[in-house]
Amino acid sequence: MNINTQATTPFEGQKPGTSGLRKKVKVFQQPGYLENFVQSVFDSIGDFQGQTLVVGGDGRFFNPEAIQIIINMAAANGFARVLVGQNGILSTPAASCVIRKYGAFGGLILSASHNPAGPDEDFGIKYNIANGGPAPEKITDAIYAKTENINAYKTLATPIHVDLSQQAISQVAEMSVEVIDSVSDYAELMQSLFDFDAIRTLLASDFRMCFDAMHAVTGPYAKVILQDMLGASTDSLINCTPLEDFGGGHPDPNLTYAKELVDILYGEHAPDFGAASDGDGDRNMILGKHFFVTPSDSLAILAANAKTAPAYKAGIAGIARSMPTSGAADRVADALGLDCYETPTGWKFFGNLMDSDKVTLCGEESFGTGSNHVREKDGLWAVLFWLNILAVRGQSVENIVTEHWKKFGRNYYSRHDYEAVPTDAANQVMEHVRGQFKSLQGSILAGRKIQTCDDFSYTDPVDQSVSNNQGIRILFEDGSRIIFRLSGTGTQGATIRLYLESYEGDVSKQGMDAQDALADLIIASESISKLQHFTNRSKPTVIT
Ligand code: VG1
Ligand code: CO
Repeated sequence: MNINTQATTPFEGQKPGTSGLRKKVKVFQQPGYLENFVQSVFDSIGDFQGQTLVVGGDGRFFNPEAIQIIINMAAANGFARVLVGQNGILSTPAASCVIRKYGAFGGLILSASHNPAGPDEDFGIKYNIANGGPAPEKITDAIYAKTENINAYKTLATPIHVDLSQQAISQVAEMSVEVIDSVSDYAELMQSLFDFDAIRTLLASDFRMCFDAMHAVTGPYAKVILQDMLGASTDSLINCTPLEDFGGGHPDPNLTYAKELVDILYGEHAPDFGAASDGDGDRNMILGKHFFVTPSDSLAILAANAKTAPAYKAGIAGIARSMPTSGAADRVADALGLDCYETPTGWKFFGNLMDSDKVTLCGEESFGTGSNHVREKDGLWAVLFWLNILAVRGQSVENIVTEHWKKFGRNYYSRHDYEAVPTDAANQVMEHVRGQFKSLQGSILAGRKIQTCDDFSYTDPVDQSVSNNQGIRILFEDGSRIIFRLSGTGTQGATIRLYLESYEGDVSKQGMDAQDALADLIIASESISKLQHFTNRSKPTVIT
């Protein structure tokens, strides 16, 4: 029944990046390409005979075909059971929830997150381990090594097609396939974390909200949770029908790509609260009336107000943030007497910290926040947490944020992305900055003294694994930072991310526009990197 098929295409795999492997759909459609990657995963994760695999994706183009291929390969490789979301749909946090709840061996999540979808756009795949989180580097490195010399994969001699449209159990060779409700396990988990009664009362008052699913995976989740369970009005949800090309959009919840929502929240009849999620449902953007909450501030504010939510009533164990994320959360941790961990970019680095109960809340500046309820960042979770806080505090989003700054100070923050630049130019920029580490040390830049510059390196406090070269840091004595980092999720050329931060404790100076407050650091960053010169760009592609 199981046959070894010659792997016809050399894999040509790039090392899986910050979150799995992302490539153009056309690349994934080459015969043997997806199969080679999946076999490399199966060959690298240990003994799963008789175990359960979770499979689901964000509904983008090629999702259904990929799932059929994976089911057939899982059967041929010896899994006993596959749990798959109805119509192949599982948001990334929902997949994490399902893996944990049913004690699965792991899961394959099909998504390229916010990258555009469609026949000429992107597809992606990542493997999550039994704790529900992204595979750690030890496993992704093993997968990568396998892809370099794979020459055969296992699948069924006669492919079996599973009907994914109905919740049912069927048999594929020796393996059973259960098509499960994509939403219910996740919705139940959310209900156990937050005060749904309080949120329901808030939504029944004159409080108005708008949630934008950006035609991606969170639509069905938002309908069940926000509308059916919490009573949000129909017109408070927009773009909630998932489309295989995301409606031609770029479902990245930030001020540039979530323009429709931003226009509503900055418009004349703006609602009190606005939120959006990304392609696979793990990111979130939070807006108030005419007000934007930076993701770094959001993490700090959730931490400072954690006790308003039933799940965190007894307090949190600690906080973790990725290195480029602002230090706002550190100040809250300090005030609460908690540990705060600084990790490399990518959610996989939070897994060990959560598994060992060192931290409860985690966040990244890239619109990702989450907690130990799953092992992925979680867009709707953040939206519900904010609603819970708003319901309990009865203040506007803006008031909550400005009060926070008053108490803890404001970390002005911005990220400038230069997308799809030639890889050579991107490397030149990084080398150019590295070349100046020595001369920068101790010198004055933008009116501030540089304390140190380095390539960020992280030693995991739980398993002692070391990750080097996780971004260049220019650290100033007054707490300001300039950081240069190359993206690990792009599919075209390279993307340079420039992260800027400065701290303002003086309340009278906390009301500035972030770009103005950071203007001297922005100029300084160009002078030390020659970024615009090397890339031949006059401005960033996206500013958040
Ligand atoms: C980006 C973000 C990072 C995030 C990653 C995955 O990575 O900066 O913080 O973890 O995307 O996000 P990079 O390497 O391009 O900077 V996602 O929503 O998969 O889902
Ligand atoms: Co995502």
